[in-house]
Amino acid sequence: MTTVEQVQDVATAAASGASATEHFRKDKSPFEAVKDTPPERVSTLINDVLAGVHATIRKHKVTYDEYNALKAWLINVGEDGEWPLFLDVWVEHVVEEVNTAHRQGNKGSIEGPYYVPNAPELGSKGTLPMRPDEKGDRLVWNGQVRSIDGSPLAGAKVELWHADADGYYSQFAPGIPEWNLRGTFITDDQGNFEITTIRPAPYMIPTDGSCGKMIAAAGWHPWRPAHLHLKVSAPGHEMLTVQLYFPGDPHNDDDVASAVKPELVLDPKEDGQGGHTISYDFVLDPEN
Ligand code: MBD
Ligand code: FE
Repeated sequence: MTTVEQVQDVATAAASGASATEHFRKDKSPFEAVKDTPPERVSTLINDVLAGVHATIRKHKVTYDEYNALKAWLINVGEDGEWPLFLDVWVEHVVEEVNTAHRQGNKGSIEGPYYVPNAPELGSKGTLPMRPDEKGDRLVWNGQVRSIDGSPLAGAKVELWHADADGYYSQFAPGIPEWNLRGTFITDDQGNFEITTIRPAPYMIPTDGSCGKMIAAAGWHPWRPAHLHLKVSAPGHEMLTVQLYFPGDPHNDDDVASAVKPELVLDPKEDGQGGHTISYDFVLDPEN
């Protein structure tokens, strides 16, 4: 018989989905934030979504068998806890696009389902928490945070989180220390930071959950290119949520989450010891 401990040792879709759903509920107050939305807007949004669904059914003459399969699949997405994953992979990139189109500073990208606030503070220069035998090539990153007028932003917060060299995120896959590869840096009086970490692996959407089954049924691939996630913030400025990518990754051009932009691809230089150095700065837009 399989014990609970054995089950929790395996990185199943249901386990990481359940963690993502739990974190989302704990870290955000989604209904509070929209409590003043007028009914006219709610009605318009719902009607337009439904009109899109109705048009698809008419255009493709969707059958009752297909309709029932959809119902069963939607129920399963919730049971697997995969709504955060589904929405962040196939919908969030458009929300990000319309909400950051006005920016003059850095391009952003989607947050995804694996952010956790309040990661350990490491000053302006430090190494992300990692296991003594953490796999993966070393990365040393020097950067600066500036406002769009070029002035350095001292005391800016740079939150970084990323997958390990097997593609797993701490707090969403079993057996990884709580804050592994998650940290918060604060820029020095010149707006500079220096971060040491390891290069993450590409991320594969779990194949055993509802999202994975949809991908297989559609004949798609489940991959995101390797990436670093960041949230960069400073008083009086809009928070930048962004991801950075590595040149040459086979999935930079067909990210399942449609979140790669050319401005977000790094230019790593070999450090002569098997690792790489990177330099990448952030430019934040003032709040208006
Ligand atoms: C990820 O690591 C991610 O960044 C996104 C957006 C979706 C799924 C997994
Ligand atoms: Fe990610």
